Amino acid sequence: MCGSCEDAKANAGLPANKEEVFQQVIEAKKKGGPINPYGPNPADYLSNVSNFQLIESTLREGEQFANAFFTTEKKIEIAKALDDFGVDYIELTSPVASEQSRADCEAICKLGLKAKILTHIRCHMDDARVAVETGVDGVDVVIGTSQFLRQYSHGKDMNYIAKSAIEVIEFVKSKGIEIRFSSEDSFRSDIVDLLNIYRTVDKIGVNRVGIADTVGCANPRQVYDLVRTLKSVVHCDIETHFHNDTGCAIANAYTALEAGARLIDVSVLGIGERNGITPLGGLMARMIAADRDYVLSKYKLHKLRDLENLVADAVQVNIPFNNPITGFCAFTHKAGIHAKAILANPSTYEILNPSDFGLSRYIHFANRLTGWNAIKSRVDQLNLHLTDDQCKDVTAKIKRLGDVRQLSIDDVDSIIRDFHAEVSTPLVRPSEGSALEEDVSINEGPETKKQKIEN
Ligand code: HCA
Ligand code: CU
Repeated sequence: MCGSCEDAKANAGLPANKEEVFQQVIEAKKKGGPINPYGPNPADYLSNVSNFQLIESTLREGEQFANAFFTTEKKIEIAKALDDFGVDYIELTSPVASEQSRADCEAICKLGLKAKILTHIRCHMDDARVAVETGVDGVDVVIGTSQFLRQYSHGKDMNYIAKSAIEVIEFVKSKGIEIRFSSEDSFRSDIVDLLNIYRTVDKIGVNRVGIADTVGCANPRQVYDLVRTLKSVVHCDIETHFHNDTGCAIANAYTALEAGARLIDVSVLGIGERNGITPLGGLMARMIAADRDYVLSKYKLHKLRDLENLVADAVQVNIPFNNPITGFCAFTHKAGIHAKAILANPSTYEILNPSDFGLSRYIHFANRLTGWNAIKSRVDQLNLHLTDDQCKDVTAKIKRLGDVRQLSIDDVDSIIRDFHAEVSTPLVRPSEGSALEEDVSINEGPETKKQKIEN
């Protein structure tokens, strides 16, 4: 094996042979009690799934979202909320973007937050000189490396890029603050150009190099390959940034961690250019499924909903119905078969526990897909007493009406109460059947109130 291949192997921490990997798996199994099938594979010796950090970019990438306009007060409120949530870094818009951007950056640096504050600049000394005066803990530098951007954006070649990168990095380092170098549009850049520039900046001593899927074109397999290759070339940490144009932003982030990246750029609700980047909440959902202890030890997940509401209000969007964790039906179970199993053991149909996020699960029982177990549970909640057979009978009535029209909770409760009254005092209420169903009042839509099932 050539010397540089040996080096690359050592950098990547690759074990000498398969036997060693096998041994690692056995050791991991011995240590760990039950193995989480959704967790990191013990054979993924490069994986940072259990050791990742978040660079929160709502106040940089998120400011590039079409609807975003953050006042200074709103930025400060968001920065404090992000810090409270526990993000590792907060990335802010370049201080050269506008006078106010610079003033806001300085104001946030003075807040004394636990999170490190970064600003994001072009790879240019004019920007770097302003950035280091703002009080930030670090500077994220970026320059386009793909043919598209070299030709149509800044018009510079790789030699020029390397020269200005070295100048900016050495300058920022001389100020004693962190420096990250990133290539914009990494996945459409020439791999040899990329590895050369990363190797160069790594040698000068950057804290991190970044890979950016600027146009959201990458798939998880390509991400794995690029991160893994880069890992064998640099010693420093690898940060990754994924746009969501083709819906892969969360999966790509997870795969990047598996391949050995350490830091993921996120924004609240994923807001950013076009349809945005990896969303903080969605990534939390993915990561808690992989390593619950790590995620719970670092991040205040019960603050997620408020954080998302804060940002959603600020940029005037709704929380999407299918949002991981906070979508309105993320923990609502509907079909009778699901409801029965959930009532017996929530893990049957849930990979995430709503209580980890300060949320509750619901059984949506007011519909024709419902089952008698769900209805029985509602009967219990109403503090009524029916036998199992009676519950089955009343469920049949509910399903019959559910075949005719959409049901509300009040509909179902009325049917149950009337049925209960009938079976308790059959002689007092001779008129059975259809009259009962016609009597029900419709006060609310089916989604406005739901049966809450305690954890
Ligand atoms: C952009 C820049 C960027 C930078 C990412 C990074 C991108 O707005 O185009 O600094 O790693 O997506 O490439 O957000
Ligand atoms: Cu971006």
